[in-house]
Amino acid sequence: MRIDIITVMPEMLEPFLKESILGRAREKGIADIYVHNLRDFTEDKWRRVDDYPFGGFAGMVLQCQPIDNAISSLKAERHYDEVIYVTPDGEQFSQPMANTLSLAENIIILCGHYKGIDQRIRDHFITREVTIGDYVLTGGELAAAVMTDAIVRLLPGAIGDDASALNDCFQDRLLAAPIYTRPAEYKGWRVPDVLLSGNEAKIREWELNESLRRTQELRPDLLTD
Ligand code: 6GU
Repeated sequence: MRIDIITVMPEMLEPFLKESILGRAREKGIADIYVHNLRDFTEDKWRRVDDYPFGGFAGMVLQCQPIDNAISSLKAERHYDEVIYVTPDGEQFSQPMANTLSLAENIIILCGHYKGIDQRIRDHFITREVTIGDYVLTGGELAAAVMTDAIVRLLPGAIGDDASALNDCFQDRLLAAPIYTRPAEYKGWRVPDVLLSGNEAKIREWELNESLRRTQELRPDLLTD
């Protein structure tokens, strides 16, 4: 899979994309992730990419021209399944959305900044608008990073144990059961006996019951929605 991220703050994303599972997925060729600096696409001699909004509103708006050039030059090279704009007024990002996007071949993620982007870009290029939650960030970069992480870790080979991505919290709309490692007793705090019993069926039953109990207690909305 290939992900192209367009941003005015590429230096904010690069370090994150080098680390851990994402870094390894890139090295292994499981995910090709490219970060593009929007300023490289401006035709303005001062390299400006924003301007004041019409109507006298406050703040600055990313202009059509650099975004058009950035998206058009990518689309000239290959087909994109989605051109996503990350914005606080988008559709809520979720595990099902990550699952769907992980099946795409190529996607573009456009990060907004300041007051946002010219509406005409949204009208003519954007296929999907996504937010990561009801709070305001200074730009879309963290949202793009969150989405990229959630998508890439689902790609086959990205995490050591393929089965574990399917057992995640939210994949079956249940929170995970508590988890323990050695020693079996620490400061008198004991691991539940069933986990030491070696009885696989009993352990699975315990795990499911704990998942249901924790979901009921912490996220009852997951059981009813
Ligand atoms: Cl996608 N962008 C910004 N600026 N803030 C956000 C967001 C996106 N998602 C939640 N807050």
